[in-house]
Amino acid sequence: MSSGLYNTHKIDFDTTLDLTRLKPYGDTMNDGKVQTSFTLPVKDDAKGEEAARQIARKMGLEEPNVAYHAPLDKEFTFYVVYGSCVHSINYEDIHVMTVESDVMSMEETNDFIREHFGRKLVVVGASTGTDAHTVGIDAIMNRKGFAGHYGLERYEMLEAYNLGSQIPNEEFIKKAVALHADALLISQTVTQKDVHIQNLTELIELLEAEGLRDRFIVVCGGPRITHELAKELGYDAGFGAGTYADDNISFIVTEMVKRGIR
Ligand code: B12
Repeated sequence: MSSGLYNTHKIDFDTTLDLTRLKPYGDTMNDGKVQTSFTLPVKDDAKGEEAARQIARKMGLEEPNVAYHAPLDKEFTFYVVYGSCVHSINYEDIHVMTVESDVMSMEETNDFIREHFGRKLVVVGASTGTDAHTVGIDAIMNRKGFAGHYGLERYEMLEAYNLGSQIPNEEFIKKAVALHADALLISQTVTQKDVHIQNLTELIELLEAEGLRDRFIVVCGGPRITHELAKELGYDAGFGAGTYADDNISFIVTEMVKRGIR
């Protein structure tokens, strides 16, 4: 049978894969091949290229090859380096905390809200503190949505308020109370000097001080937010890069039902 060749290949493939010593895959199993790019504040010449190779070796890349280099300015050069990573990790030992709820479509969510609440739910979102980035919270809330996933403003059974960016935590809470919010959605993009940790912590502390923490489902999101971090900081869930309105709202509505909120 013609599948014989395929099966032999499959066996070779599987026996050389050791998940306790996982390495990047380039074109053969365990070759460790990776490509990385960086800029060095030096001239674009042979000495700069050697500097890039040496940096790559110190990063754990064997036989580094400078695949591309280009001057960004007289004293700055961009490098793309290809090499074999000497490190491996134990994949079997990895335990990740993730948001556990089935993701519903917009229509399913609207039906779910009708069935379990019989009223529109109110969600209030913002990029809080000093953070001026709006694209993340807009992706979740704007009617047109993001990457083919409609935003919360489009959901028939939601009243969605996007307060924009640089909203101080006190003001955010006041608006949420005035709007009778069911859920608060906080976006944080800037993480320099852990400003997101301070800001996210402050919001929870203010809610707790005012006896409001249990009144809302509180979730946060952003490119460097994980569910684990969010839980550590006292949030109900955290959503990172590549998450959409449907992931988020599915969690919120199922969590409200679990807690008996009507
Ligand atoms: C566009 C942009 C800007 C624009 C913002 C315009 C606007 N209206 O938002 C402008 C030019 C204003 C800007 C300014 C600054 N920026 Co800027 N910016 C970016 C850039 C290029 C893209 C960010 C973006 O829009 N991503 C697209 C969105 C859709 O992705 P996302 O935010 O990750 O959102 C998704 C998820 O994370 C999640 N999500 C996000 N929020 C939420 C919320 C909830 C509730 C949920 C459920 C999910 C969720 O869902 C989204 C969809 O999947 C990034 C670099 C990059 N390529 O990422 C830098 C970047 C974010 N900026 C950066 C910085 C440093 C700044 C400035 C501080 C620069 C300066 N020194 O002035 C200022 C901000 C000043 C301030 N006070 O905040 C850094 C942040 C570094 C860090 N780790 O802190 C980055 C990473 C650039 C860099 N490499 O240095 N920036």
